[in-house]
Amino acid sequence: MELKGKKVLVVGLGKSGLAAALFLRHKGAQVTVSDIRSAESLAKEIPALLDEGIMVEAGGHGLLTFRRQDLIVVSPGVPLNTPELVQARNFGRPVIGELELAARFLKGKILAITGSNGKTTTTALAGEILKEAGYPTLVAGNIGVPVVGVIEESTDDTWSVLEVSSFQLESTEEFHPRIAVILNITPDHLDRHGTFENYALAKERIFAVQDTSDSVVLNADNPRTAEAEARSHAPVYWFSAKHEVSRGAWAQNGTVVYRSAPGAGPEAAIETILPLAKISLKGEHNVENVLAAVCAARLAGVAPSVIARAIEKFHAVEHRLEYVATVNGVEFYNDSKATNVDATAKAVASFPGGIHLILGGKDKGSDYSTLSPLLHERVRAVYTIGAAAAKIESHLRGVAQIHSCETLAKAVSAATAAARPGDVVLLAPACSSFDQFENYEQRGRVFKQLVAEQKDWKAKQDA
Ligand code: UMA
Repeated sequence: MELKGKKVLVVGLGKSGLAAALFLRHKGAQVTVSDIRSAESLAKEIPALLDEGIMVEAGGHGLLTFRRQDLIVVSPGVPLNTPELVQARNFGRPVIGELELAARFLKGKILAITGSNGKTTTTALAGEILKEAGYPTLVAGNIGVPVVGVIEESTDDTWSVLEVSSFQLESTEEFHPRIAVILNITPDHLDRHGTFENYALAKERIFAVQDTSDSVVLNADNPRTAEAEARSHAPVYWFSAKHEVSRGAWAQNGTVVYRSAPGAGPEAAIETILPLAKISLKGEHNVENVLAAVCAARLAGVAPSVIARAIEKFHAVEHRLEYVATVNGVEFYNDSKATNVDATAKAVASFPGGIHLILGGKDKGSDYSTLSPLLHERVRAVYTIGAAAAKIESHLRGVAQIHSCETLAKAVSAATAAARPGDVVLLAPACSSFDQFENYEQRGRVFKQLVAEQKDWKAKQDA
C-alpha cells in the first residue's frame, strides 16, 4: 500500500487516531485528523501533531474534509454509519479501520483473540506464554495499545498477539490471523451494531480471510460461538470447561488437558498441561480463558511444560476481577471492565454469595433482568450509579435490595457500611463508563482509591 504523498484523513483522535496519524505521516502521507471534540479539549494533542506537519480539524467533522481524501482511516470508536463517512464512501473514498491499516503493514504471524468477554485476560496470558517460550512477541490491540503503533517493532519472526473488538473487526478486509480465537459471543454493543446477529457477524470477520493452513479456536460451550464453525475456512479446534472435545483443550478431573487430533493415532494422545488448582485467576470464566490460551499456544508450537509455567505465574489483569483489599473482613474486587451484562454475571458467579454489587454507568441497550436469578441467589444488595441507574432499577425491582447512589463514591461508602465480615464488595457495573468517567480504567482506579480511603479511615478508627 503506497502512502507517500497520499491525502489521508484519520477520524477520531484517541489512542488509535494519534498512533495512526503519526504512522501515516512517517510513511510520507499528507495527514489530517478530524475529531468531534473541541480544540480546547484537544489542547495537549494539537501542538504535537502540528509539529509533525499533521493538520487537525477539531469541534466536528466537515463534509468537505472527508471528500478531499485519497483514504480515510477510522478509529474503532467511530461508528461506520457516521453521516460524513457514509457520504465519503458514496463519493468513492476508501474507508478502512485502524486495524485494517495495521494489518497491511504488520510483519510476522498474528494470533488474534476476540469475544464478548475475557479478551484482555486471554490476550495478556497468551502473550506471556509465547514470551515464556522465547518467541519474539508483541501484545497489542483493544487491550490498550493500537496495533498501528507496534508495526515498526514487528519482524518476520514476530508473533503479534492481538486483542480485537467487533468495532475493529467490522471494517477489516485483509486482516489475516494465523490463529483466530473466539472466546464467546453474548449480547454487547447493541447500540452500535443494531442487532445481536450483526454483532456476531462482525466478530466472525476474525477468520474471514483465513485458509486451510490456519487455525480457528472456538468455545464449544457457547452456542453462538460454536455455530461459527459453519463459516470457518480453517480447521477448528475447540475448548470446553464442561466436556471432552475432539481436538483442543478441556478440563478433566481437575486438570487442563489438550489433544491435537481426534481418533486413536499417536497424535491423538491426551497431553496433561496443569492442575486447575495452579491457576490463580478466579471464576469458571477464567478457566475458559486459560483453555483458549492453551489451545492457541499449542497451535503456535509451545511445549506443554512451558505453557504450564507461564500460566502458574500469571495473575489477574488490572480491572478484571482484580482483588483490591480486605477492609474489616470485607473483600473488595474491581471488575470495572465488566461493561456488559454477561461479564457481570460471570463476576457474580465467581463468588458463592454475600455480594454487594455496584451496577451502572452508560447503558448500551442491555437487558439487566437476565441477571435476576443469579442476583437473587448471591447478592445482598445492589448499589446503582450513573445514567443507567433508573433502567437497572426498573429491571431488577424485587430481585435484590437496591440503593440509588448516583456516584461511585456514595456507592462504595454505602456498600462498605452495609457489608459484614466475609462479604464481598464488587464493582462489576454491566455498563460502559463514559457518562461519569474517561474510560473503564479511570473508573477502576477511582474505585481502588475509594477503597484505599475506606482502609485508611478504618486504620485511624482502630488506632
Ligand atoms: N470521535 C469522533 N467522532 C465520532 C466518535 C468519536 O471524532 O463520531 C472521537 C472522540 O471524540 C475521541 C476519539 O474519537 O477523541 C476516540 O476514539 P476511540 O473511541 O476509537 O478510542 P481510542 O482511544 O482510539 O481507543 C480505541 C478503543 N476504543 C474503543 O473501541 C471505543 C480502545 O478499546 C482500544 O484499547 C484502543 O483503541 C487501542 O486499540 C477500549 C474499548 O472500550 C478499551 N473497547 C470496546 C470494548 O472493549 O468493549 C470495544
